[in-house]
Amino acid sequence: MAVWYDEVLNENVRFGLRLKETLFMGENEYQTVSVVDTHEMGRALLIDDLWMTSERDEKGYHEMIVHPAMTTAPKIERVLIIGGGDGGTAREVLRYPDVKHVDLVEIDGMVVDVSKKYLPMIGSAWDDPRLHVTIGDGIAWVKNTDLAPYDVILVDGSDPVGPAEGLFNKTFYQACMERMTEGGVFVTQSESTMLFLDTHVEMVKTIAEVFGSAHPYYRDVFLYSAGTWSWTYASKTTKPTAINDDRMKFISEITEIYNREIHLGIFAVPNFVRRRLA
Ligand code: SPD
Repeated sequence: MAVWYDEVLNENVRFGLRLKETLFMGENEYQTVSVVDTHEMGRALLIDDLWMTSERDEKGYHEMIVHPAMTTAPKIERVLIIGGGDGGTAREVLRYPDVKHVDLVEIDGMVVDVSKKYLPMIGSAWDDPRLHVTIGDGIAWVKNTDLAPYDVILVDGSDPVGPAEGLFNKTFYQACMERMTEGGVFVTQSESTMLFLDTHVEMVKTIAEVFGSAHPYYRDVFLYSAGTWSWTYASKTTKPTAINDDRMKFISEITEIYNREIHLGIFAVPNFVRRRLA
């Protein structure tokens, strides 16, 4: 008998994959964590029954959350990743030889343990000596750390329910900004424009209030089912057009998707979003 798992996106929409097997199911004080093997997308991680990442399309997400910031920030020596417990974002950051120190702060140790065990193809840089993993609250980290300032801060959280909720508000964005170098670049995943447009618009507007401007960008991520996914880029002084040619050339030779042309195209804002942001 075929076994499927459907993510329930709202009362009208589900996104399902046929499973080969369930590899792990666990629950802790924060959330439920599962890893499944699927016919179409390979192994995949779910948090609170929501698809987070899959072997087959993870690069479409991780390259996009990382490289627009890393090819434009004036310096990329010190990077902070909030969330990102599957290790995919850290892997992409650590491709750059200029990176000296990465703090990855993930609230749920189970996500890291399970990802190391079942998704080693995604988190393939756990042993890099530049990576420092802390299991703890990213919001408190940003407030209290004396390891700042960071050149790049990346927020790779799940959706705005459960422990990730606090990653979607002005106090958190403000604290991030205060922990960054002058030209530092902040990027957060910022949800779907089809199913969660209100959340997306609210995030972009709030980030713009804090940083002075915000640049949402868009690209498809198959696993997130609603078509286009979004991230939002912000900096006090750096613009997304400030491409460092050497870094762009270097990374474009090893990425699966990201390149200069994609970088230049993804910041185009669809009119229906533009009108809401106006
Ligand atoms: N709707 C899913 C949003 C998930 C964003 N983060 C995914 C984590 C991948 N590292």
